[in-house]
Amino acid sequence: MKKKLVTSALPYANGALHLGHLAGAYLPADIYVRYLRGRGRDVVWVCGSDEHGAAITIRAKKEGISPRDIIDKYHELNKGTFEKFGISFDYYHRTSEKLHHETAQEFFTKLYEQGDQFEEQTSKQYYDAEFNQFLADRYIKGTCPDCNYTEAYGDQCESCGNTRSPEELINPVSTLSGNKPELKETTHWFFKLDKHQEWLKQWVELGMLDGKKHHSPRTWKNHVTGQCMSWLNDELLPRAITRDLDWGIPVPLEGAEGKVLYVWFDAPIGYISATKQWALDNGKNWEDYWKGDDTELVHFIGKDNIVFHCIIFPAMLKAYGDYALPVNVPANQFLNFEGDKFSKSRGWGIEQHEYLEEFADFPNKEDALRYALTRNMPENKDADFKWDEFVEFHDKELVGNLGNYINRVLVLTHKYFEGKVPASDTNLSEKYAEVLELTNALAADIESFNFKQAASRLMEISSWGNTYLQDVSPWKIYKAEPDSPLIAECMYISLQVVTLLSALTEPFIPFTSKKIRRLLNLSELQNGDLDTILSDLTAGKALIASEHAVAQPELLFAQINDRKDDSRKLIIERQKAKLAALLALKAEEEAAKHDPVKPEITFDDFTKLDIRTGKIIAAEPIKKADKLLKLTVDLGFERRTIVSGIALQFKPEDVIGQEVSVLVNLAPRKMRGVVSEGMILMGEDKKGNLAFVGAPEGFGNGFGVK
Ligand code: B3M
Ligand code: ZN
Repeated sequence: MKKKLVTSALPYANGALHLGHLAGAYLPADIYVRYLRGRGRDVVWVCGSDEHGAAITIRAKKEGISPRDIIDKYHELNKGTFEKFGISFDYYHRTSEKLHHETAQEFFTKLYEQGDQFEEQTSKQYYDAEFNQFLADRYIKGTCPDCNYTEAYGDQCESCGNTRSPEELINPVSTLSGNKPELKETTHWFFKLDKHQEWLKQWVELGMLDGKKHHSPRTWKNHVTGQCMSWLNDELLPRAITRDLDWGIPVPLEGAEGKVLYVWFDAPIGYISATKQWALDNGKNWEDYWKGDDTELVHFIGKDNIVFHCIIFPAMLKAYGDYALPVNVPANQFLNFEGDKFSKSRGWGIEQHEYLEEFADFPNKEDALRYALTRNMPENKDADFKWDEFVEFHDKELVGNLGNYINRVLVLTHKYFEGKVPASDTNLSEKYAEVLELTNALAADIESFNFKQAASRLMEISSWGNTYLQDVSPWKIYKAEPDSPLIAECMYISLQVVTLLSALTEPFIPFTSKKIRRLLNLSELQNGDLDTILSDLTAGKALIASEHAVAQPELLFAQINDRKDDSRKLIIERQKAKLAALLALKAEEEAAKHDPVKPEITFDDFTKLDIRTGKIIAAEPIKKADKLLKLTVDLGFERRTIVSGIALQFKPEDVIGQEVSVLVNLAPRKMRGVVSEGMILMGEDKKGNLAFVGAPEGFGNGFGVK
């Protein structure tokens, strides 16, 4: 059996993680790894904090603290929160560790020394002299050349959505100092990704590597292969792998002072250094998991990281030589929250640690969330987390199906057999048939990264148990014939199914699995136990022996919609109320942007206004009136002179040819010595921005606007 090396994206240590992160790269990997351990596989799962990069450096500068303050805080928070949710990494490392710095520098040096992997490029980049800092695109703001929005970023304008580059911005300023940045020459090293294009394409598209079959491309998710191929069908370009920053891993070259490795160069190497540290602590050899044909690498990530894990990092590994490439990258899509994107600044969504605080008194809260996120995992398309669905998964499936089933079986075992597994000579192979089929399907689902479906299978097995119990109805038999062997047979089989569920639940809801084991009075599951249980199931053997005494039943989950106790419902209501308040605030802000509606008028009032289409054919400024323009408007049936207060926003030459609407029966008025014979209608927003309101070009002049 091959070894497995599993990785999950290293979260940046500059913020807390929300439920979308958990559902994206950590929960699915945890299910997968727990399952593999249960099957007795030699697996190691690494992750850790990504502690470099411009975002962390610049935030520290802005807040006047050190990057160290930020990363220490969030490393502890994220690591601790993962543990509380039962996310069972074998090692959670940090990219600020010495071992990682050395590993990344050695990696860089080895590629550098090959001579043909890197190239140097010199270019001009924006620099903030006051902060002594080259500016990443995101840290430059200015006016968008397309839409005139004044707060556009150097990488994107959030008003018109167009991608930008910093040089295009009008009046660029540094977001650090607020000063105008200067252009300064700098040299960087680029990884020649273009050199790797051909083999990468063969590898992603056909699963072929060095003329040999490496993996089956059909096992990769469509959206992953699709995204890769759209890159690979285009021309790959050299990518800069160094930056001018004072926080990060120094570039190990002479003359590279003040330069560090680009965060996306060092972060994936973090998987290697994490494995090294794990191996050191556990008396293993890290290379067994990274090199040779005897190991399989799987990366769990979100879809925004696909290109780094399927194209750039594999190219780095191959360039280095003798590293294994991933056999699969089961990236997830995004999870939204109640119909919108998670947004920290807007307060939309809930972070993992907040959930734990807010649900402090909610029984089995960790598994309740794990289960809801698994049942609605964004595996192949974006998904939406909704509190109503959380309640439904909890009450219908965890309480109504699984919890209820296990409770009934234990209660009846105590009632009829004094809490002992009864003896029965029933043919287990026959009775197991349907459960075995579902179990095999569940295992296949996990192995093919279909965790959402696997979780439904778990419920199908529990449903089978419920239906079987109901069909036999031992309580009815008991009334007529209390000693009937059918009662013993039914309870014997039911207890086998509950034992099976104690193991099958483990990857998904590990806290519950532990409790079921305790209720069954069985030892905690060890690595390989699931495998034994599955072989016994396949062979028609008992999973729990006759005469074994089980414990007193206890509830595994507590109903949210419970008529006698509304405490859990209130926790959910509080979450929904917070969202409703945010939406109400947003609606109020929207309303404040507009004037209230004026008092009602009659239709006759309206028809007194004579509004016509027209076109401005001449325009000139008016002396000593910097707000006014003197316009000549063609109305088809005549030309009129109109004075309009638009000069602060429109130059005369810009309005000639403009289609307009004109109120033509307004009494003439003299302004600055010019008689104005009507009024041009303008849209005006709260900030005083003006817009012409006219018919489309070519419509014609002098027609009524009604
Ligand atoms: N920290 C980016 C992210 O969280 C990054 C992942 C690194 S994985 C090597 O999206
Ligand atoms: Zn724009």
